[in-house]
Amino acid sequence: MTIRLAIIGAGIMGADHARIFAEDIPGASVRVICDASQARAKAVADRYGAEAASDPAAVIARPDVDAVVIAAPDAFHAPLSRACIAAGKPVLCEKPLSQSSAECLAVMADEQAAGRRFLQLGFMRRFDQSYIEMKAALDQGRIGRALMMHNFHRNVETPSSDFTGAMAITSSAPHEYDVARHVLGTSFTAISAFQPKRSDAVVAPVMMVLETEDSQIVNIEINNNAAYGYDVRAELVGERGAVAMHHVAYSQTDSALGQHLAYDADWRGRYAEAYRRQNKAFLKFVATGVFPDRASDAWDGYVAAMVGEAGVRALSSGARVTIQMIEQPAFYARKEA
Ligand code: ISE
Repeated sequence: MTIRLAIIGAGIMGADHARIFAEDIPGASVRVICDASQARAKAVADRYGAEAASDPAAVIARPDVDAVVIAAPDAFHAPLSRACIAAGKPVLCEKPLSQSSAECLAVMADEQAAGRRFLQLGFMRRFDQSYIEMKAALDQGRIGRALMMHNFHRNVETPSSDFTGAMAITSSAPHEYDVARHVLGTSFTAISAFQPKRSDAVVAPVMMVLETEDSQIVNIEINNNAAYGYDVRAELVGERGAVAMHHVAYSQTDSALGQHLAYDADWRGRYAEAYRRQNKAFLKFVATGVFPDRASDAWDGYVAAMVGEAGVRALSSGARVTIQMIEQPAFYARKEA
């Protein structure tokens, strides 16, 4: 069975998803690439023999589109996801589902009213081998009870010069909120946020300390202007051991009395395999209707948005902010992978 896909958003991630589905994994045909800019849509569509379009509502409604990938700017994620649910089309939505928890609740309400799952959320770190091994070590009791998880997430530079510390909390850090919750198998109760001062005008790193329901500490550094490379790492510390993630590089160059390891310029290389696994899981979800154990869903999007909202308040007030989620609807209950 070949799943006919539409990809909405022909920017960096829309183009990468098109390439993964067209070239890296079997089972899909990329039918339509949709973008507000017809020229941008056409540039990606032409690479894969797809059609270019610019009206997302019309694309979602097309009878020759079985499922949709949303890689448009953040503000469109929730409204387009809701349109897919209304049309009865499974959707792989890039993160974050929304920066507003209220919007996430609206997506969840639509999905529950529809009576089945439609939405897989693109928190691809859950499919990365390092986090999988970290979670397995914890679940198999090899490091004892988890105490702390340290995370850092560094980008070379911000995508735009108006990027703020609040955006680091609501748009970049949701990856870490989600994967830390997934690895630890718990949720968050409070957040504090701090920002050192830079000597120039670009946004400074944000340092967050989160507390979990099981009295563990998760710290997250988001440094969107780290300059030297794309670098994401984590260490899980238990009562009897720890698991640290290696920097991922396929080679090391020794020369001129030195040793050199390269960094990627952005996340596409570092997480290439995680994206492939995630997208394969999505195709299986579309084909079988069975939601992938490991993947994130609308509930996970809601939790990330709640943490982000509390994090923004923590940063602006300088105070520790408690996080009070709604009770998880039974619809979203599942076994952790
Ligand atoms: C970026 O916004 C993303 O969406 C990527 O998935 C993430 O890994 C990257 O660090 C973010 O800045």
